[in-house]
Amino acid sequence: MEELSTNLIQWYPGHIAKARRQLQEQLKQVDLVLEVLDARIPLASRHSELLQLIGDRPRLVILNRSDMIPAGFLRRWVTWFESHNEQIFPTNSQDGEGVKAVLKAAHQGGIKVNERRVKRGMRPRSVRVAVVGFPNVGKSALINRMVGKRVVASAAKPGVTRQLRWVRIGEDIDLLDSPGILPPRIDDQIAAARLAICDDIGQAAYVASRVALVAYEILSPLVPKRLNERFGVEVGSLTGESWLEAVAEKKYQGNIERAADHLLLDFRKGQLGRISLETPAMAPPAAFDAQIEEPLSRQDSVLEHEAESLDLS
Ligand SMILES: Nc1nc2c(ncn2[C@@H]2O[C@H](COP(=O)(O)OP(=O)(O)OP(=O)(O)O)[C@@H](O)[C@H]2O)c(=O)[nH]1
Ligand SMILES: [Mg+2]
Repeated sequence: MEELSTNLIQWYPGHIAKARRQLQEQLKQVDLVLEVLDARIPLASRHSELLQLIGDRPRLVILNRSDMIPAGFLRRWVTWFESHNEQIFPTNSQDGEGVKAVLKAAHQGGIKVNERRVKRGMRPRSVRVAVVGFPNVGKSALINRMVGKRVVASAAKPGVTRQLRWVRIGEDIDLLDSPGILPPRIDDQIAAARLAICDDIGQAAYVASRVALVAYEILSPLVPKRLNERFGVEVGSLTGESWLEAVAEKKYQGNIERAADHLLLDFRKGQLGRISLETPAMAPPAAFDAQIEEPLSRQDSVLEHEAESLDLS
C-alpha cells in the first residue's frame, strides 16, 4: 500500500461548515433521519460527526448504490447492519430499486409521530424526514425517486446540493435534502482514500495520482483482466507507479494525472465491474460482533469479484 505519510485529504470547504450548522438547527424539528451510505464503502461513508448530529432520533440506514457491489457483499452487509440493530435498506436510487420500502418505512414513522401527537392533544401533521450523508452518495437522487419526479438537482459529482431544502411528498411526508457533510478531518487515511476513490469527496481535496495508486493496489488483484482490457497495459507484476506511467505513455503523452483520472472514472462508472471496497470484516473491533461475522478471506473476495464482475461484460 502506498505510504500515506502526509494527509491525503486536506479540505474542509466553508459551505460544508455552514451546512453542518444549518443541518444541526433543522434536525431539531425532524422526526426521522435517512442516513445514506455508499454501499461500496459503508464504513468509510459513515462518520461519527454525523451520527452525533443525528443523536437519538429514529434513523434508517440507506445502503445506496447497492447495484454497484456484488450481491454476496450486499447480503453480508445487510446481515451485519441488522445484527447491530440497525434498520437497513439497500437501494439503487438511479433506477428506484428498494425505494418503495424506504417510503413505506417513512409513512409508518409518520403514523407513529401522529399517534403520539394525538395522545398529547395536538393536531396531526406531516412527518419530517431528513436525508443526510457524505457528498455524492445519492441523497438527492433518493429524494427524487421517493417523490417520483425530479424535484432536486442530482449529478455525478460531489457538492451538487449547496443548501438545505424541504420538499413535500403527497400529504404526509416532508423531506429535507441536505448538502453532503464531511467530518472536519479524517484521521484514517485509508478510509479517506476509499472515499476519494468513490468520488464521495470533492476533487479539490486530493491529487488524483495518489488516490489512483491506492485504487490500483485494491483493484489490480481483484479485476486484473478487466484492467488489461480497458487500458492495454498488462497488470502482471507491475507496481502502481509503473502501471500508471505505462498507461500515461500509451494514452496521455506521459500525463500521469490524466491516466489516474481515467482509472478512477472507470471504477466510478462501474466499467470495472461490481466492486466492493470494504467488507464487514474490516469494521473496527468495537463495532464488530464475532458471532455473526464469517471473515472473508482475501482469496474468497477475489474469486467472488472475478465471478460477479463478469456479469457486466
Ligand atoms: N449506480 C448508481 N448511481 C446512483 C445511485 N444513486 C445515485 N446515483 C448517481 O450518483 C450521482 C450523485 O447523486 P446525487 O443525488 O447528486 O448525490 P448527493 O448525495 O445528493 O450529492 P451532493 O448533493 O453532492 O452531496 C448521480 O449521478 C446519481 O445518478 C445508485 O443507487 N446507483
Ligand atoms: Mg445532493
